[in-house]
Amino acid sequence: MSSLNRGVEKIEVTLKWDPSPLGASPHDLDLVAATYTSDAPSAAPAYLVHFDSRSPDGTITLDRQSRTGQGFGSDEEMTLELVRLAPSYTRVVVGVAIQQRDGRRTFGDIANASARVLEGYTELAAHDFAGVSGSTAATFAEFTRDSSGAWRFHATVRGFDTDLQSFGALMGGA
Ligand SMILES: [Ca+2]
Repeated sequence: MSSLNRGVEKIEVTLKWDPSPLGASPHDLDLVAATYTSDAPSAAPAYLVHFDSRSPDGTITLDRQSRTGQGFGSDEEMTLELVRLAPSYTRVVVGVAIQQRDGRRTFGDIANASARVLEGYTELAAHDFAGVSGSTAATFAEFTRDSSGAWRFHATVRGFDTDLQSFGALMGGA
């Protein structure tokens, strides 16, 4: 079978942004993944993965996180081993939320925010969030299990006006 028919199996998501200007409060962005079961594919997530919440079975892991965007390379990295998810999971949505603890921050306030979705060395999608500059959070990758059991990737970007706490409940909405 071709790789297209096989579907996506193991995904890496990376996020980077520039630190806030000297003297300003830090800009803190958080990668978030939400999983959904076939019973409730767009309702409340079965579980969330972010800096303060882990996957119960270790199939989705946040491998790197940052509170400032300082340093070289990716600031946050997440690995999703989709083929290891139990069959009851049929949908995974990945997004990013900007911490709002020091006042409202949108993507327009964050310099050079960008996310990449990779399978091995293949880049499936890259986003700079320019289209959601007025939003405080956004989803940018979605994976759904098809009738053959293979995972399919969708690269739609959707902006939200919410914080991390509410984002988890909203990000799967149609
Ligand atoms: Ca963070």
